[in-house]
Amino acid sequence: LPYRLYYWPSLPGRGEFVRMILEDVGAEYDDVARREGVGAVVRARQGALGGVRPFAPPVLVDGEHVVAQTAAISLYLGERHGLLPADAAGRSTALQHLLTVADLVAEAHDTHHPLGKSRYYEDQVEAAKERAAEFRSNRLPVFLTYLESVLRSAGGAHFVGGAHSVVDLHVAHVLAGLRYAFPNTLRRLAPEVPALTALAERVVARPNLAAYLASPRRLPFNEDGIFRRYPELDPA
Ligand SMILES: N[C@@H](CCC(=O)N[C@@H](CS)C(=O)NCC(=O)O)C(=O)O
Repeated sequence: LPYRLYYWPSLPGRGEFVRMILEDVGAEYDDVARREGVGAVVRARQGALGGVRPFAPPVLVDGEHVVAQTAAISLYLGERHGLLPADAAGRSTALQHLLTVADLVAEAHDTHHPLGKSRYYEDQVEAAKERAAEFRSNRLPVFLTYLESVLRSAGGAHFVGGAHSVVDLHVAHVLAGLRYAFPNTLRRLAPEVPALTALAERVVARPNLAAYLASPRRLPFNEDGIFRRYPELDPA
């Protein structure tokens, strides 16, 4: 039985962290809303999938099991497909890193929606400029140099267990998103985070992922998602 993924069909968003795992392990999955439209996500949020009703997408369905929250989905898939350490300590460290990436994703999102998700970007541009300036000069370097330091402490090649894992996939994808949204800032920060940069390059060269990234299944980053390129939020 293939997995079913429910995520907003017109943006990569948090769904892409799940797709990266599914594609890397070569799992069969039905990206339901890409076929059926947003109604599938709306119905999933209303509880139509059974199981535990999800608060927000992405949602993964595996047979009877329905799981939401990007980190929880990633933990589930990582355990099933050998992309996590075998021991409890290693798995808790992996979850720690997944949740740090989730924090970074939320802060990246809030640069363009500092006053609230229910208002349009155009109605909060001035606040967004202030928030993005703070993100670029303070929060983003703090997150990236933190991730660089823990990667180096783990030996420099992988975040956990001395092997490729869902954490490496998450970090590679968040870097791709940040590079899309904040190209100038990322160019400036790159020399400070060489191990992260090299890890991201290795991840996208993995054969299944390289094929996926070149395929029509890969949705390009756009200005409806989490990582948006608004030049006023990343001045040269
Ligand atoms: N912490 C959750 C956040 C989920 C989330 O915010 N999903 C977004 C799309 S990326 C959404 O549609 N949220 C609707 C809402 O918060 O009401 C996760 O990591 O999965």
